[in-house]
Amino acid sequence: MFSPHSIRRSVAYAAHALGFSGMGIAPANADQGTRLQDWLARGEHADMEWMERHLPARKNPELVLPGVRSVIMLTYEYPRTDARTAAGAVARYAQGEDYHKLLAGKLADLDETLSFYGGQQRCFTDSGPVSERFFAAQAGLGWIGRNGLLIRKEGGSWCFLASILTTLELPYDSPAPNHCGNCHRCELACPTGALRNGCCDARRCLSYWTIEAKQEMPADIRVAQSNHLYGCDACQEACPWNRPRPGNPPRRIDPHLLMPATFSTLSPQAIADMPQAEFEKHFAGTPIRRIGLPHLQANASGILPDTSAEC
Ligand code: B12
Ligand code: SF4
Ligand code: SF4
Repeated sequence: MFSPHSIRRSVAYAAHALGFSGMGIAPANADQGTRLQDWLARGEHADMEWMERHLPARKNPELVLPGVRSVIMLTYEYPRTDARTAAGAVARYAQGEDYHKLLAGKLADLDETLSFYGGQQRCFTDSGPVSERFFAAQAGLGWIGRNGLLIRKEGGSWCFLASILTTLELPYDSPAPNHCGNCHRCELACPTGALRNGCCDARRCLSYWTIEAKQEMPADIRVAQSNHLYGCDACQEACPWNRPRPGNPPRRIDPHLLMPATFSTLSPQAIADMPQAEFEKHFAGTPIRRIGLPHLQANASGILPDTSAEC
């Protein structure tokens, strides 16, 4: 018979060996409040109707995994170096390989470890009806900042979150205190004013418009697009907790998450003229592949200098 503490130790050891930088555990029935419903009711999910569809499951993890007791939350670092390409800025998380695939294999290994101890699991990374930031904060990994992201005192927010729902009852962590204080830098830095009351209104967010949106970017957002080719990091760049700090543990960055040289030199014009076969050659297996060539070209056209006035 294994004690919950020894199971926890064994999973933490395995997670570290797989490259995860942090692990915390929260009770699956932690009270999520009404924030998500309020956000949906205000329409701030734009046309991400799946957020509405997933509401019951998000509020009740029992619908995702019957008998669930614990949510194991994990962090996985991505590069914090500026991901500017000749064609524009790419969100740092998206400059390398697709993290969904990269982390799926690692989560499957942890699933196996937990199964050995008699647990049943469901594992996700940005791929399921689980409020990952909420559970990460409950699991003591960090706090939810005014930019809406999970921030760690010793590592900031440049990390993916992954979640494992398990039927095992494991020792729980306590939520970490919030260290935003009187700072509002992220709200001031947001180019579109999308951040209010610690929530991001997707209808105004450049990350939404350059990645998720199915319709054309509205004119007022287009004006603010600046050099954002894919995603937006402005509210993270502004955050003081994302600066390197003496005493912070060194960050282990998976080389699969770094930008290939062939991508960094592509010009906006090269993207505008790109045939499908070349798009596949450059972006197969990356998060950028998921939005498709027409969307990437529409993003690039917002960055191309407007020469019409010169005619
Ligand atoms: C939908 C979504 C988006 C949408 C909508 C953003 C949004 N407003 O949530 C869009 C496409 C715009 C987006 C953008 C980005 N996203 Co996103 N996104 C998600 C997704 C799939 C769901 C988030 C969600 O539930 N939103 C709904 C709102 C209402 O949730 P919320 O503000 O977090 O509030 C919930 C809790 O946090 C909690 N809560 C918050 N505060 C408080 C306070 C109290 C007291 C209580 C009780 C509860 C509570 O209550 C809510 C309900 O549970 C998650 C993955 C996942 N499955 O969770 C990734 C995720 C949040 N995204 C992520 C990232 C990296 C980004 C971007 C940085 C990408 C980029 N560079 O372009 C931007 C950042 C934008 C921003 N400032 O939020 C990461 C965040 C990692 C981190 N360190 O926090 C996640 C976790 C994906 C992952 N697995 O790594 N995203
Ligand atoms: S990702 Fe960009 S547009 Fe979206 S909330 Fe953050 S700063 Fe604003
Ligand atoms: S910039 Fe300031 S307010 Fe925004 S998340 Fe970071 S510490 Fe919090």
